[in-house]
Amino acid sequence: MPAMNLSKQTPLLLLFLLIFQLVVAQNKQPNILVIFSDDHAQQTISAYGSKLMQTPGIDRIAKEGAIFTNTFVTNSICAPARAVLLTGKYGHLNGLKDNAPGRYFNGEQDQVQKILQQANYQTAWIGKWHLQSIPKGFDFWKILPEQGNYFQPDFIGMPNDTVRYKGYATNIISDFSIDWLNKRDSSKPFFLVVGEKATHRNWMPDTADLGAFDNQEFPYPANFFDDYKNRKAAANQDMTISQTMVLGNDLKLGIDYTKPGMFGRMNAAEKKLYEGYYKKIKAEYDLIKGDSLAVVKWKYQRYLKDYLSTAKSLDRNIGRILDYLDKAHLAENTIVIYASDQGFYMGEHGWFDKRFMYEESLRTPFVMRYPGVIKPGTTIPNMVVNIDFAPSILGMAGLQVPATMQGLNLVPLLKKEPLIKPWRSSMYYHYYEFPEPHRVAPHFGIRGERFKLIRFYGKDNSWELFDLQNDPTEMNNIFAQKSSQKTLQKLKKELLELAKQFKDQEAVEILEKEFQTSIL
Ligand code: SGN
Ligand code: CA
Repeated sequence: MPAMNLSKQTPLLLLFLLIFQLVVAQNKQPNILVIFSDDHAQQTISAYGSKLMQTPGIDRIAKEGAIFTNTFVTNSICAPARAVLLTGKYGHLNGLKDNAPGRYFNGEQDQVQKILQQANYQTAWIGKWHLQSIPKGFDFWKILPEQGNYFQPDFIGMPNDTVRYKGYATNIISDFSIDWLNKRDSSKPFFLVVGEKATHRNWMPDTADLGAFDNQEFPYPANFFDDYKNRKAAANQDMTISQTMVLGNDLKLGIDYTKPGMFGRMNAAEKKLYEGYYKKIKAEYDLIKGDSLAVVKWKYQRYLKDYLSTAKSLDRNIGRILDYLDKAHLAENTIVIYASDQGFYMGEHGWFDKRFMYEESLRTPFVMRYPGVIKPGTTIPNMVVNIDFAPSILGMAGLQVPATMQGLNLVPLLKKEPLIKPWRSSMYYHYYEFPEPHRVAPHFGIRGERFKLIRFYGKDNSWELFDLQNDPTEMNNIFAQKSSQKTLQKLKKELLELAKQFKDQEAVEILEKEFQTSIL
């Protein structure tokens, strides 16, 4: 045998090693980081075209990855949306349909983090949790009790101790998240959920952001002065800026900072800054308080200023987490997802809060960066529903999706692969919580690409039909119009099919009972 020629073999060997390493790297399970905020409206995110403020942190994820322009939730409310994130199932199947006191999430059921944990992932949830029961399937958790506090928040840590921390919640949640990332077992991939408290009511900005929007006058949504004509449930709610939003806790006028509670938790320096700032605001209010039209407009302007200032810290902290991933050389192999638990009204229909199946709260922001898989600058217009989050996370980790999960795996959309069957063209919604705290009637419905059909039940028993193409602000209920009847029959049938497909027995019964007496 001829002697080996090492000088010739070495480059070949190196090439082989390089290819081998590349294959291994490509098959490496990706880290998955989910930043899940609270009540953050698409209307306030510049990646979604907002002119209200700039959100460079969120925009960066969209620019370096994908923006999903049609993402909807199954039930626009906090704890139920979190249960959907973990289970990939509707509330009637995962057991969490509302936020009512005494309600808690059954952690014994199958959840995305449990499956990831079995597949070698290190799992953690840090921040707002709101599911009442102790997290299961997380190697580490540190959570806010209930809604938590913006200043000097308490955190419940493992195994079950409550400790008060100094500082502002959004900053502390990032600190804890970065700290966990630093200390984790780096031989394993990670799944981390950063549960943000921002931008939940009562929108308390970090002191650094007080007054950040004082020079801005915000435009009023086209339907700010909604008369709720032909929409009984919309007329009967309790979530208007004019009536429900209060000058005290919400708009921070006349606060007694010596009393215990969310303002009393501030330290002396924070109190001084808040007191000084809102004293000036109170003086502004005193000048117009006799004029009811001026007051409602003023309340809207103040609501937006506080909300956007709170969002400013949220976005800055998202940027901080992205910078950390860069510095720690984790960005390449980490999928970053940003989403909110649901959308929010920023004055549309004269409201704040969420719950209704109208667009602003039905939609939720959703952007994702996935290096090597998603082409930077991608727009994904397909209809996504939050039941898709869990199956997609499993799909991205290369794991089997259990048949009991009700959502779709987004991986083919991310890879722009040809689809085996057409993507969904409608989604199903069901909201339950009534009457507290905002008197929104329970309802279920279907949102198609053009039309939306809603069935309110209980006290406000009624139907609503909207043509989103001709009436994007959902002001004109065309349910009773003769010209709508053909569309209506088709949608009613599809609604019943969806309720059956998603095993929503309660809705199926309401519909079947009614359809027995009317012709489909
Ligand atoms: C609190 C708020 C409500 C809000 C719910 C649910 N009132 O009760 O306005 O709808 O939380 O929000 S507050 O005066 O206490 O702030 S959710 O995001 O947790 O669903
Ligand atoms: Ca929420």
